[in-house]
Amino acid sequence: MLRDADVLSLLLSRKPAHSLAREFYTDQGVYQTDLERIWYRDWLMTAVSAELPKAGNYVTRQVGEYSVIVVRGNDGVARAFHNSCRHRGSRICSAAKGTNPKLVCPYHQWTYELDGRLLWARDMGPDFDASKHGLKSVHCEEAGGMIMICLADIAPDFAPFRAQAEAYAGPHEPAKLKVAHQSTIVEQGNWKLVMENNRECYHCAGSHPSLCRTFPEDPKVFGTNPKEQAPVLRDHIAKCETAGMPSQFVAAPDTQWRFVRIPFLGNAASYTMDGKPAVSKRVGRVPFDDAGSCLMYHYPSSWDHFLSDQVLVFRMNPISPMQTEVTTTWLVHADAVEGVDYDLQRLTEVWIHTNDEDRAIVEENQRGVNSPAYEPGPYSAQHESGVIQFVDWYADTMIRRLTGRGLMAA
Ligand code: 3BY
Ligand code: FE
Repeated sequence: MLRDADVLSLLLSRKPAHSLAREFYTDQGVYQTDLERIWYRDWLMTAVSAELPKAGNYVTRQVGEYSVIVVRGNDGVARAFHNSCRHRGSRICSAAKGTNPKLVCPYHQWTYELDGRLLWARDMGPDFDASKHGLKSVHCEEAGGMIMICLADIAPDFAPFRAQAEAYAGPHEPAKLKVAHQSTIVEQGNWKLVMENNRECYHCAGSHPSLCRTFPEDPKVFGTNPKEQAPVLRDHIAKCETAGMPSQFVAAPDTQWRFVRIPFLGNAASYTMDGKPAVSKRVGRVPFDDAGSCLMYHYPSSWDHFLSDQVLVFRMNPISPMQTEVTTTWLVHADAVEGVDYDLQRLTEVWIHTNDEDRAIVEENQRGVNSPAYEPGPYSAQHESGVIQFVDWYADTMIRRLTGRGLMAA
């Protein structure tokens, strides 16, 4: 099991533009370092706003060793708390989701308001100060229909991401979306293999027959690099910007997140087998079907697609060094009626296939990397610049945090 110093030395000696050393995908020590330096420090996608439409709606999340409750308050604000009673530490919510007017610990019924204040604790004596025993809060922000949490004491500045999330998601009016479907799969692979796979389409032609009907496999078209954009991408961005939809490539200075609105192939409007919209009610203020997909990623936990007829949010959560949970949420207009405005199978089939194909790819990748014969191989500069960029972000972030350079939360 590697220690921080070993992880740092492997990162400092890595070959640029090559996949990482085997330990980064297999080792329990690297996994622990990933949790401590990335997953416990960065903003993480935790739910879509539409999962918590009303006061008292909550979801629970496990991030490494932390159990977290995310709950909508009576004032409409989404908040997150450590799911550990301030009495003797019991988990307060054990279900994955639910609705409660108050948060009540099942052990001794200590009762908390939805904003975390302790309201009631039986027979604790005259000296007991309830105000000192509120739930411990976790940073929580909501923007563009996404609820993000950060487990760090001091969270990185959320404002730059918020500004772009609100601008790019704005035309899709996230507040008027509902969850049409959600699927969770567990991939037997390290979380970085899952994200690496997502950041390229070099594998798409060989693996994704359904997705390839509509999604362009050329990185110059799906917007990996702002300096290398095919005319069809530039034209699409210009058309959508003229129609009032922010569409240009925009990314964080350290590339931790990015938005860009890309075209589909030909006349396709959605991720369907025939390319026609899956939902007859367009979302939000999107002015035409042919708006392509606004692609977002946010390391380490999410990638998303904002379309004219639906929004797809992918949330990733590491479970162990070689296990990663991937949850996909399909959102449609809140007034769209299943069976009338959309057919659920038609809406979901392309990404259910694609997710399963990606799961198989990631699992084979993991099995091959597990072999002592594995050695880091070169990424294709033409097709895998997105992977190079992700791995660079990962390595730079880890080096910065392992050497203590920069802000505590940086
Ligand atoms: O799901 C995505 O966003 C990525 C983009 C390239 C390959 N994959 C489909
Ligand atoms: Fe794929």
